[in-house]
Amino acid sequence: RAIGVFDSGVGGLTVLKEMLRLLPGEELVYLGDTARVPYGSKSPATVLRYALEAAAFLVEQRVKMLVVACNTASSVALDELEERFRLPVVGVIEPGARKAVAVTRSRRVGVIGTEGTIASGAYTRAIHALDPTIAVFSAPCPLFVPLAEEGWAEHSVALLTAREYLAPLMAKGIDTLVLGCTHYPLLKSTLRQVLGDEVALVDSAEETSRTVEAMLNGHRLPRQSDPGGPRFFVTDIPTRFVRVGGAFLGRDLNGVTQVSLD
Ligand code: DGN
Repeated sequence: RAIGVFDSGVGGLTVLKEMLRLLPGEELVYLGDTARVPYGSKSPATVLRYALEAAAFLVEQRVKMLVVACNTASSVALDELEERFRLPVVGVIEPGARKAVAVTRSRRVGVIGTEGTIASGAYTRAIHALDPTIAVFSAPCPLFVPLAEEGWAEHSVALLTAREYLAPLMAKGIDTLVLGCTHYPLLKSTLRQVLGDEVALVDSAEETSRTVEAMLNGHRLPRQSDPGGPRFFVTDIPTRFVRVGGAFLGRDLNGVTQVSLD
């Protein structure tokens, strides 16, 4: 049986990329809800509805585990998904929070994400559940999403944007920054230029794939051998997903099928 991964669009491919690296034999099914992207600027009720529909589609594909690769969907829908579907569900928030708690020394952590993720307070709650003494400073950085999709992650526009967004967090003396959005790993070198070498970057995508591996072992779920590569489903025509997604995944996307969730 496959592991089902979903996101609002191409962003979750950064999570899929890490899963392919860490779990090369696993059969993976990816759903990008490209007809309804972005989730980041929508209300929690709408994102919850979309997430439940996306998850239901993957459950119909008979997956053994659900990975909510989207930070915005993880922020508002994880509890409901766990309640609704009888299978292990992994979100991206907890793994990133855990890593941030492990690496911070100054106990001052920054979190960046979409408007929805930051407004939900999900990262702050997850960090405080592990260590309530850590000060968490967060900032929405919505412009990073279109910059990454435009292929401008290392463009001077991205650098200027990053300076603007990160200045208030740096003024707080953070030593760790959580990349709380699927798209932000693409901006790592730009963020590094702004933050310098002293601030640790926590990549939620990397941490999530480690959690998935631990969960597979913990639940003793049968490991697969899948020479076929991941299967992709999208809710809009695949053209843009294939073009932009190739850059996110670092390889060509084949076998993309359009589906309807309603
Ligand atoms: N995938 C979304 C996230 O990680 O929050 C970003 C893209 C979006 O829906 N705006």
